[in-house]
Amino acid sequence: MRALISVTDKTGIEDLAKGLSDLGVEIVSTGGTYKKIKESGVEAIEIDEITNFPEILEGRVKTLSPYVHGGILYKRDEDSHVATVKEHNIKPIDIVVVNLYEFQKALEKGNPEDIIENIDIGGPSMVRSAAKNHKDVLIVTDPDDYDELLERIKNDDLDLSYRQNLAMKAYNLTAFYDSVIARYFSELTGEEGKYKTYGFEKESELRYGENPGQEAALYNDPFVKGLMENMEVIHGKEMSYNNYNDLNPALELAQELGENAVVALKHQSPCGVAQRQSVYESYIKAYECDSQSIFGGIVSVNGIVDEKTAEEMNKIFLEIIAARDFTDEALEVLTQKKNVRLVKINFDNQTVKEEIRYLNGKVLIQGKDFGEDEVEIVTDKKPTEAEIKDLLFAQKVVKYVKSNAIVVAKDMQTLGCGAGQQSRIWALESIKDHFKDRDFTGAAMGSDAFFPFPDTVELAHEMGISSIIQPGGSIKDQDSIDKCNEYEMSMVFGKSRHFKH
Ligand code: 93A
Repeated sequence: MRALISVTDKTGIEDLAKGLSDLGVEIVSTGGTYKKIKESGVEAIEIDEITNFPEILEGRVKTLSPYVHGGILYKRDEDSHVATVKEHNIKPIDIVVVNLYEFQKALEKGNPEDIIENIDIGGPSMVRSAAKNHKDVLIVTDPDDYDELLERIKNDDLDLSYRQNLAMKAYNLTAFYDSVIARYFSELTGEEGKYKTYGFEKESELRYGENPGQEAALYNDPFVKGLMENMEVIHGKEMSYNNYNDLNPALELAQELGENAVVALKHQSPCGVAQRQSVYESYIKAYECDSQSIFGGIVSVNGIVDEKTAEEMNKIFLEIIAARDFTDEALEVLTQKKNVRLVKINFDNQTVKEEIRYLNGKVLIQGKDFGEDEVEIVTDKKPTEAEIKDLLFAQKVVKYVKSNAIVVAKDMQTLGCGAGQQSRIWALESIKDHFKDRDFTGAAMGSDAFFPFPDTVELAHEMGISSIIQPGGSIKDQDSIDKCNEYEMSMVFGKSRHFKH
C-alpha cells in the first residue's frame, strides 16, 4: 500500500508515519510534511518524484497532478481504469492523510494577502478525490483518527462502513472549509449569494436538549465574537441546553441596558430587571419584582458581584449567575453552593446581528430587533422626564419578554413582567393578579405591540399606572389615546413593535 501524507497540522504525524512504515506502507509526502517525517527517521518519497514536476507558484501547485489524482481516483476493479493508469505509469495511492491550510487562523490574524494564500486548493482536492473513491482509498482528515487507522490496517478491518465514515468526515471538512471561505467573501462584499453559508463548528455535545429525550450540541460561529465569546464557567455543573438558551437573552438585555443592570430571567422571559446606582441595589430591586419566579432562574449582572450582593444571591437557589466579574469575597460566598453555575462574561463584546430559527424543512433568518429611544407623544399630557426614562426602560425590557408582553416599571425597576399571553390584556392582568398588594401608582407601562382595544389602558388606569409606551399602528389607536386623555395619563409611541415569539 502507498500513503500520501500532506498536513498543515502536524500533530501525531511522526507516530503515524512510523506506524504505517512498520506495516509496510510506502509514504509519499509534500515539502514540510516530508521534512518532518524524514527527521523522525522514517523513510519517505518526496512528492516531485511522483508528479515528475517541481512545486511551482510558491507551492500553489504541488499535488495538483494526474499522477496524484489518477493514483487516487482510478477504480481498482475496473479493467479500463487499471489499464489507463498502467499506460501512463501512474502509481496507486491507497491512503490519503490530509488536513488543510489554516484559513481560520489567517482570518483571525487579518492580513488580506495571507488570508487568500491560506485558501487551500490542493488539499481539499485530494480529500475530495479520495473520499469519492472511498471504496478503494482511505481518507483520513483528523489526527484523532490515526490510531484507529493503524489498528484497522493491522487487523485488515477496512470494511465499507468504516470507509464511508471516513468519507463523511472528509466531505464534512471540505464543506465547512469552503463555507467559511464563502462567508469571508460575503463579509467583504456585503452580498450573500444564492446559498446562505454559515459554517458552524461543533464546540461540544450537550447532555440533552430542551428535554432529556432530545439530542443536542453547541456550535460556534467562527465569524462572530458575540457576547458568549470567551465566556468562562468558573464554578458549578456543566452548562445545559436550557442554560445556554436562557442565558442568552439575560445577557443581551443586561448588555443593552448597560452598567449595573441586573436581569433575572426564567424560561426565556425576564421576571425581574433593575438598573440602579450599584449592582447590589439593582439585584435587590430585580429580586423584589418577583421573588418567586427568580427561584431556579438565571441572573445576569452587567457589573461586578461583590460580597454583599453574593450574600443576597446565596439566599435562594439560582441556576446561573453571570457577571462581568466576581470579587474574591463574593466567590468565597457563592462557591459554597455546588450547583450554581458562575459565569464570567465580557459585556464589551459586540452583540450579534442575526437570529436563526429552524422550521420543519425551512430556515428563518432575520436581523436582530434593535430598538431605538425615539418617542412620539400622542396624548395631551406629556410624560415627565422620570417617566420617559422608565418608559424607555420598560420598552427595552418588554422586547425580551415573550409576546403578548407587558412590562410595568418605576424608578428603573420592573414591577411586573407579563409574558406569553395570547390576549394582550391578560399580560397586564397577570401582573395585577400575581402582585395583588403592589402599589403601581405612577408607574410606566410598556407594551410589545399596539392595543387593539382600549381595555388595557383602562386596566392600567385602575392599577394607578400613569404613562404608557406602545408602538401604535392599530386602526383603533385613537380609542386608546382618548382613554388616556380621559384619565389624564400620558402615552407615547415608540419607534417599532417588539414581538418576541
Ligand atoms: O497550495 S495548495 O493549494 N496546492 C497544492 O497543490 C497542495 N498540495 C497540498 N495546497 C496544497 N497542499 C496542502 O499543503 C495540504 O492540504 C496541506 O495542508 C499542506 C501541507 O504542506 P507541507 O507538507 O509543505 O507542510
